[in-house]
Amino acid sequence: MSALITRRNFLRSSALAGSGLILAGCDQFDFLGSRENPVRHAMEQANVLTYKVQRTLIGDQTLAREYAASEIRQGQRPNGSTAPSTPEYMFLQMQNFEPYRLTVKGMVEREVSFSLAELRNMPARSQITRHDCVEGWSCIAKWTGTALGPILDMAGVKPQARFCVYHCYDNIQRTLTGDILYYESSDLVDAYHPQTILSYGLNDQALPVSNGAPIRLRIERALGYKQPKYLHTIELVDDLSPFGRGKGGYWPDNGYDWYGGI
Ligand SMILES: Nc1nc2c(c(=O)[nH]1)N[C@H]1C(S)=C(S)[C@@H](COP(=O)(O)O)O[C@H]1N2
Ligand SMILES: [Mo]
Repeated sequence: MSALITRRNFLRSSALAGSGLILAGCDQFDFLGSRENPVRHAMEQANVLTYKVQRTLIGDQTLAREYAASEIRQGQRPNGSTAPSTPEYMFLQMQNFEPYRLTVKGMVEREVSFSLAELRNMPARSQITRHDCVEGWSCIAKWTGTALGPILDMAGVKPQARFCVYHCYDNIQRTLTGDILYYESSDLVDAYHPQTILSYGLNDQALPVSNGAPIRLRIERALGYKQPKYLHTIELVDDLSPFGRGKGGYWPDNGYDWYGGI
C-alpha cells in the first residue's frame, strides 16, 4: 500500500472520528449560543480538523506521490473552464501570450511581475502526479514549471501575510450582475511546498489552453479545484473574507472544503 493511501485512510478516519466527536458534543455545546446549523458547523469543524491533522502530524513538506512516465495513460482531461472568453484572455491568446505577465502583489515588500519567457528561464521542475477531481475521476500527468516559493521570496512576503489568493482570467460563471471570475487560495505552507509550481508544460508539450495556458498552478497535495488555471495574479493577504463570497475560492464559495487536501 502506498504512503499516500495510508495517509488518506488515516485522514479519513481522523476526520470521521473528529466529526463524530463534535456531533456527539453538540447538545452539550448548544447552550453556548444559537448556531443556525449545528450539523453544518460540525462538518466545518471536521474540515478544520483534517487541516490541522495534516499540518501537525503529517508534516508540512511531505511530498505527493510521483509516478513513472509509463503510468501516464491518457492526456489530462480538461475540466471546468476550457476556453476562457473574457476580452483580456482572448487578447493574450491571440498574441500567443506574448504580453502575459504574472503579478505578485498585496502584502509584499515590492510588487513584482514576470513574463512567460522569464518564468521559463527560471529553474524548472517536472513532476508526474495524479490529479483527483471531486467529480470522481483522476489523471496522471507530467507537469513542468518553476517553483512558486522563490518567486514569492523575490517579492518579499510580509510577516503578516497568511494566504495567497490566486486570481484567474476565466469567467467560470455568467450572471445577470456580471461574470464571476475563478479564484482560489492556499496557505503559505502549500505555497512554499517544493512541488508547488507555476506550470507552463504538460506531458512534455506547452500547456494547452484547455488545461490553463499560459500558467496554471499545481498544488499537488490538494484536489483538482485547488489547481487554478489561467492564473494572472497572486495576492498576499491576511484575510480571505473580502474575495468572492468569502470562502477562499470559487468552489469553496459554492460549498466545497477550502483546504481540499488529499
Ligand atoms: N481557472 C480555473 N481553474 C480551474 C478550474 C476552472 O474552471 N477555472 N477548474 C478546476 C477543476 S474542478 C479541475 S478538476 C481542474 C481541471 O484541470 P484540467 O482542465 O487541467 O484537467 O482545474 C481546476 N482549476
Ligand atoms: Mo474538479
